[in-house]
This record gives sequence, C-alpha cells and structure tokens, in this order.
Amino acid sequence: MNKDDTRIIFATGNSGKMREIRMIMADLGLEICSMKEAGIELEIVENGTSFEENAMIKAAAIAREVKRRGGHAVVLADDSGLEVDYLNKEPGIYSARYMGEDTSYTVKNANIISRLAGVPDEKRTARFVCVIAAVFTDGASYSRRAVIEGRIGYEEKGENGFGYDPIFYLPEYGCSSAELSSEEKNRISHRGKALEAMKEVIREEMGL
Ligand code: ITT
Repeated sequence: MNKDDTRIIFATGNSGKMREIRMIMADLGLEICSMKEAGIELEIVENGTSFEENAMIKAAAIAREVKRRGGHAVVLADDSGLEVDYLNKEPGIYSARYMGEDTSYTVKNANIISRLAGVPDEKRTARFVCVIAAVFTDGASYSRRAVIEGRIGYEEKGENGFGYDPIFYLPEYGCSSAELSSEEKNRISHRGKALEAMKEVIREEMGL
C-alpha cells in the first residue's frame, strides 16, 4: 500500500466539525488533515437534496482534486444539520445556510426559538443528523448516517460545541449539547456515532 493511501483528508471548512472529527478519529492512528492543511481550496456547490447526496458531493469533489494533482488519500466528508419537527424539519440540509451563511448563530438560534414561541415541550422535538461519506483510493465509496434526538430549548445555554448546540436540549442529560464536554458530546452525538460506523468501514477497507 502506498504511504499516502493511509492519509485521510476531511473535506470540511468548518473548524467546529474538524475539532470533533480529530478527537473521534484519533484512535485510528492515521494521519488526518483538513482540506486547508492539504492545501486544497475548492468552492463546492452543495446542490444535493439529501445529507447523503451533499456528503458524497463534497467527498467526491475533493477526491477528484487529489487525483488531478496526482496524489493519493482517503477522502471523507460530513454533511449534517438540525431537523426541527415543528418547522417541518427545517433547517435540515440548509442548516449552515439558514438566514445566510454569514449570519451569527446568536441570531439563527434566537430566530428558531422565536418561531417556536408558545410551543409546548412535547412538540419541540428535533434531531441532529450526520452523514459521513468516504471515497477510497480505488474509487469505492460509502456513507454512514446517525442521529441524536433532543428538543429545542427556550434560551441558549452552554459555551461548548458550535452552531445550534446551545439551543439543542437533551432531556436525558438535563442540559444542552453545548453544556456537554467534548468527550461527552462525541460519545453520544450524531457525528460521533456516524464516524464510529465509518471507522469500521475504514478498518475493513484498509485492513487495519
Ligand atoms: P462543510 O460543508 O465545509 O463541512 P458546513 O458548516 O457548511 O461545513 P454543512 O453543510 O454540513 O457544513 O452544515 C452543517 C450545519 O449544521 C453546521 O454549520 C451547523 O449549523 C449545523 N450542525 C451540524 N452539526 C452540528 C453540531 O454537532 N452542533 C451544532 N450544530 C451543528
């Protein structure tokens, strides 16, 4: 096996995701780098209609670019988002683009809370969804999906995590996902579970 075949490039520009991904993937013992660290800057149009399609669009685009440069790497991508049942599963695949990509999460979170004004606990159900896609050097591709169920809170709580974490309340834990430590969040989160499943695929594919 070529040494570079054991390098993983993660096709994400989101530093919050990347921090979690590094922790969750650490025990694989493979080199893992972000697109930026791999020196790849590519504008990827996420025009799929599902988390699966968008995750594969990102992984395939970067895999193509790596190949075009004559390199080798396993390319992974994460497409994820928040589905709020009362809002017909919005923002869903548009979670990053909701109210504009550059709008702060203080504003986005306040907006979601205000759209749920007067909605009782039992109708505030929501979930984070994560799909991890992988493209291996021989062209084989896979995806794995996982979710974490919770509810939309009444105010922002907690400083950890990123994005919508401060308004994502976990009834079994009595706190928001932004109040969990990164270890706790990774153990139960959509991203933690989808990546654990993908780690199995990677071990299998790479004979680790
Ligand atoms: P890349 O495409 O470069 O990976 P992105 O932020 O644009 O970065 P997505 O299109 O997958 O990624 O959008 C995911 C959005 O869903 C993310 O920006 C957050 O708003 C939200 N999200 C996903 N996972 C989350 C988590 O664990 N905690 C909080 N918010 C999360």
